[in-house]
Amino acid sequence: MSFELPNLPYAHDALEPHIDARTMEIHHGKHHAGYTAKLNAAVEGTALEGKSITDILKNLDMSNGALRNNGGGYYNHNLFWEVMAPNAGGNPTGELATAIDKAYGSFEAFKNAFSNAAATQFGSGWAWLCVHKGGAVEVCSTPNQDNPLMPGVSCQGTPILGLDVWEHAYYLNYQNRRPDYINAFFSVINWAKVSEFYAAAK
Ligand code: MN3
Repeated sequence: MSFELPNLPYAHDALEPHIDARTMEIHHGKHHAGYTAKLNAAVEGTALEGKSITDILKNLDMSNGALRNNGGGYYNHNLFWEVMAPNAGGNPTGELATAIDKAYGSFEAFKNAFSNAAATQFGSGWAWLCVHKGGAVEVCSTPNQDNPLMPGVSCQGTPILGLDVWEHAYYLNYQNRRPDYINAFFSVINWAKVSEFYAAAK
């Protein structure tokens, strides 16, 4: 059984004006589809065939570039589409809000930390909110398609919120203005879904 490109959980234009339809079409239909096809090619005929993507990433041989880049790209984008929604944004509630306040003092301080991680990730990469065993949350960033599930990556945990800061994620609409894209992301974060991921991961 091979990995499949998931359908977007909303229409391509659903996140406008924050993320434009053309960017979503190319990002999902070309970039994510490409990672999916190349992941399948990297896994086909190996002992990893039939394993889950999280199993593959947690036990990854980091010197396997094809698997690291395309497995990461497949997983990271699956999460990215899920943590966004139209008519979303606002603030988290419940035990996720409590964990964020415990780690950062306030939602505003968390937003600053996350935005800073996203803005200062040099070149291509991702900003994350991840969860440690026991429920503590941490903001970090990783280069390329790495993520906190992979062995030896600077922050270790289960990602529950990810922001793609590759230029392909924002350049059509925002050009070099990555900070504007980061700020817009906060208008489409689906905190109800992130809270579900938190509850499952903690
Ligand atoms: Mn991307």
